[in-house]
Amino acid sequence: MKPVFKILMTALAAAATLAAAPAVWAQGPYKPEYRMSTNVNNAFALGRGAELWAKLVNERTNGRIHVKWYPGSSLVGGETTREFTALRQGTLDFNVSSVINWAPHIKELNLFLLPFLVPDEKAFDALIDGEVGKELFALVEKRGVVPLAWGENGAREISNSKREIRKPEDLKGMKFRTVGSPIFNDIYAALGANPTQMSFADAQPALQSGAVDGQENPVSIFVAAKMTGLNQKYLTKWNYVNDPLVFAVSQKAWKSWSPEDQKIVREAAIEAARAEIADARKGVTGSDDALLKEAAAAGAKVTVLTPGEQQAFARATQPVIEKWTPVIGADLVRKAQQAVAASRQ
Ligand code: EAX
Repeated sequence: MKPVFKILMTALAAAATLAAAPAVWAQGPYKPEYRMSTNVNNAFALGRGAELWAKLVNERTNGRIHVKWYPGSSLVGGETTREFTALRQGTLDFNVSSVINWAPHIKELNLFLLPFLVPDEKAFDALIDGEVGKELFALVEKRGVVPLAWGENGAREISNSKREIRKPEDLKGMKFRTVGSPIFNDIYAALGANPTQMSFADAQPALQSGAVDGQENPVSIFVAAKMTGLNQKYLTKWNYVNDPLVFAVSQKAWKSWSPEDQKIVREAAIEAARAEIADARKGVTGSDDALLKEAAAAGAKVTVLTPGEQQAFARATQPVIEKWTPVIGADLVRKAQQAVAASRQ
């Protein structure tokens, strides 16, 4: 065989071999360890969902993608609002976070934090499982991370050390720890309270010392964080906000994986998020009020607002919706309101 023909045949054979190789080499080398951040540990539904996701990925990729979980937002110095930026920069590989901590970076995610927009789980599911959820994931993708599944932190209830909360004026003058997005400052200011932004890690000593009078979190977190031991004597179920979780990975990690491993990571996220939502709703859904009973047994005076009492808070915080609708996008807010209304049928 003539030398030039031989060289051509060798080159063609090499090209054919490379083309048949799994896409992994085209994607880039795998890291020995992929780092996952959450702000809470497995005492909380969020942490258990993240732990399950990591377990499923490690098992199903036979360790090709080895996920190491770092709770307490320890990779970002405890500042949970820094997780999104670390994910976008690729210094963090996996994140399960409540949108309250992403909303400062992606203004459209404040949709879920519009007060009294989402009355119950049915409305919540209509948003995350419908067009609005898809549209928000597309926006998140454009901002440089790969969202894979929606989870649920839970309906956020309000607690404090001073008095029962039944009507808007009951918050007057009280100092409340707020979190992540500035929309919470507007909501508490509209109710005559003094909001103070701080991380979840800082909130617990601040409640203990009386530096702040109250906070707001799902009942599952109120109970798991033993908040009656943090002077939280009064707990009001007002369902003012239900913040979803996002199960996401960095684009840098995602692009380094083979299509087969990407599929494994995505499917594991969807499976773990589904289990996490069921976990987060235990004891606080419909007639199942076991968690409220647990909070009462721990010493909290539990108040459940009537629809009329809830309406008074919705009226008092209407100006916040008017201010934030153009920030979020009027079209997206309208779609969400229509999806919530349709979920009433
Ligand atoms: O993500 O910071 C908060 O209040 C969060 O709801 C809590 O850490 C779970």
